[in-house]
Amino acid sequence: MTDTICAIATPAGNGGVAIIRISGNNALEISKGIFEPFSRSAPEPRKAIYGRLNFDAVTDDCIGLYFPAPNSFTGEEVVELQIHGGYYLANAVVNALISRGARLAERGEFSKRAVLNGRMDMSQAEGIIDMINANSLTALRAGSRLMHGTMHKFVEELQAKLTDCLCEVNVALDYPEHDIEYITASKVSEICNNLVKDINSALATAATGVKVKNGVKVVLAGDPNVGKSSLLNALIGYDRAIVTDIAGTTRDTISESYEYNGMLFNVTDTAGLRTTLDIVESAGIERARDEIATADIVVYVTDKMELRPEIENSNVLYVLNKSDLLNNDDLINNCKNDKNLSKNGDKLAFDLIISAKTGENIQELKKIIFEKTIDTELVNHEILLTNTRHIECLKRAKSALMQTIENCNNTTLDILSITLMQAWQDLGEITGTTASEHIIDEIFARFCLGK
Ligand SMILES: Nc1nc2c(ncn2[C@@H]2O[C@H](COP(=O)(O)OP(=O)(O)OP(=O)(O)O)[C@@H](O)[C@H]2O)c(=O)[nH]1
Ligand SMILES: [Mg+2]
Repeated sequence: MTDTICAIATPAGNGGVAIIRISGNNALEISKGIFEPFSRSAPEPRKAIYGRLNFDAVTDDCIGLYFPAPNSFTGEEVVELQIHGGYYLANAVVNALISRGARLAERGEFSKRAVLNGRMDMSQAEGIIDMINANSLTALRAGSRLMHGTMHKFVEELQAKLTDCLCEVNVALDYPEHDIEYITASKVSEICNNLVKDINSALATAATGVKVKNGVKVVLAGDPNVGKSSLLNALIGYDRAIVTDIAGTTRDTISESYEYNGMLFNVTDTAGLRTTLDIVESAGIERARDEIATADIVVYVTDKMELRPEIENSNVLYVLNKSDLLNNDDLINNCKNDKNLSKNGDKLAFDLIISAKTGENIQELKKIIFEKTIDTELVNHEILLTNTRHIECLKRAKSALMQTIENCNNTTLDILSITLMQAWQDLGEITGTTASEHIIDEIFARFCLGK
């Protein structure tokens, strides 16, 4: 028997409505202590029940919902109370429930119970959290696919193949005297190779998946006064960074986001790169270099004709800003069609000419940044690995399979079964079936309260 837990399921703060969720064997009894339906008939499952909230000399009208076990989110008896959304009121209701026998839920405890009661697997619970935390359309879609069980299905299919293989290996080990055709080491190797191929194609989506979940890191770099901060403001659509005509205006890094084609782009404006004795500015330039090194793409901004400088990143877009100040000859000499080489063969021209001031080519810049950082084929892939935990589990399963393949040449079947079993368990950690209690607790501790 589990205890009955309760929590505010809506965000902290004042709003129109707050939802209190109660789950556990005594959910109905405990909620009846503070909520009395206006109708005398028995509460109808999954139907709104209008009634009176009454505790500590406070009354309110409220709506209750009753989800009998096992057809509830957690698989237990669940009651949800929709009350007026006052922060103090919601907390007072929770306290009233606690004083009647419920316990305050821990972070993610409702989801944890849902998983432990077989309502969903761990990857699906993580999908829900990804949907809640999504900050772009593609991240939302990826979370929703995960919640609907794409990863669950993928893992189960791999595990089923492994289970078949393990069974055959065990038959060969347990009944060697029988006159049947036993699985051979080369057949085991073939099965493992196919599984590795499946895992590799999933792992190939990881880099894109992580960008879908966390956003693409774009860093604006260049000399002082070329218009980096102006460009940040133009990209995000409002005046976030200070712009002046004094070289060295920006010192610390400033990060803001914009969405393009459903993807989130996190743009960082940096201090202009130059040699300086100013301690604060030097520290800013140091930070700028760190940002450049870890960017998915660097937009190198300049406002003069110059050779392309070396940038410590393999993905650099060279952009000439202040197009509104250029005359026609400049534009013709540096336009995209003539790009890249000057007469003597040096790299001179630019990928794009823009004006942060007039907005010219800012949309085009967003398009190019998107194209140079995102694999559009993969973004909406059924299996898109967005979760580093899943990625790590798949890598471990893969290495156990590789070990099996290696052992196929020189060891006996009983050794093979050990690494096959290891791979099976590594995969099971994704869905939670083989995850230790410690891992399960750690994962759900990252969830929000009331979820
Ligand atoms: N005409 C014109 N002026 C621009 C444009 N972009 C920026 N400027 C001007 O250039 C000056 C420097 O702009 P900032 O955006 O502060 O340049 P920055 O690269 O961030 O400079 P630091 O922070 O000092 O490194 C300001 O006077 C801007 O108004 C542009 O597209 N056209
Ligand atoms: Mg600046």
